[in-house]
Amino acid sequence: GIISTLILSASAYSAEMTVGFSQIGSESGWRAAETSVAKSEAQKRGITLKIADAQQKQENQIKAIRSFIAQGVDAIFIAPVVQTGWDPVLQEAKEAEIPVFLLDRNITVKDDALFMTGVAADSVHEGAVAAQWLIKQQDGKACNVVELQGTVGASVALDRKKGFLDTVAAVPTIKIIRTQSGDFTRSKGKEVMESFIKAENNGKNICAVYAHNDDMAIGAIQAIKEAGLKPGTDIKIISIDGVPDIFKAMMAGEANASVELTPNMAGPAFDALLAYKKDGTQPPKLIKTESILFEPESAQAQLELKKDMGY
Ligand code: GYE
Repeated sequence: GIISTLILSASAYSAEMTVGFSQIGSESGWRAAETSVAKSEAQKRGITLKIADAQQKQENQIKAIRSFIAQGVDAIFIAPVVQTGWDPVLQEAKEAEIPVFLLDRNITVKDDALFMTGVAADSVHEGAVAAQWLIKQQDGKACNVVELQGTVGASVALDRKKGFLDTVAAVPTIKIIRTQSGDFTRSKGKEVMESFIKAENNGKNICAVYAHNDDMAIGAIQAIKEAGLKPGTDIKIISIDGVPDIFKAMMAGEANASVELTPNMAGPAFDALLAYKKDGTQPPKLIKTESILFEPESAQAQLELKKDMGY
């Protein structure tokens, strides 16, 4: 019937499509999950996905994008490591008439027509959700917060910082006493936390850690334990991503809350691409994913759910 014919032609069509994905690297558990979900979402739709790992460097991303243009791919997906510096290469993609989709981070370009859409969370909101949790927890009690920022110049680091800062600004008893980048990695998160602990009376001046991702929070938890303090109680831990290891830390009483981010950024981008190729449907400029805060009560259930998600 009509339906089976449609399905047949849709899959026959996507089977001919090739998408080049310029991925940042594998700095975090969330990032690795995003890559593996992208592969399975492509496979589900019969799309050929070529992934280039940029090892955290924008110059490598620009090279990969140029190579995808030269290969004549049908679309380019980019997880942009930093927010600025994309205009020239995106102009080249536009001239080659290859649509560009952004995954999980934003960019600032002179002309928004240089990309078709982006799939991402509202990162300012994520920071605000984390701050609201802490404000509620403290219930008027003073709190010195140390912040572990994401990669310098990344939209998600700038926005998660802004959302948190703007929200705690209304509560003078909550202060950010130290802030530094931990580059979204576990090892850097641990290293920076060690220096914070040393500088703040062996950690006794610190009430909470706000980490821009779970991996840095896990590094910080390690540093806190090595300093002889109890993460989760002596120092509260709030972060973003909702990776399995943070739920395990919650179950061990060592982490307090995480704002979840789906690793399935590619699925909605593939759907937008297929609709565009089929009949020219223009997607909205932002396809926004949800930001839900999880606490230890739901850690076990979340952990189970993640098992089916490519983690
Ligand atoms: O939160 C972090 C990762 O850009 C949303 O990058 C992404 C962030 C994610 O390395 O773990």
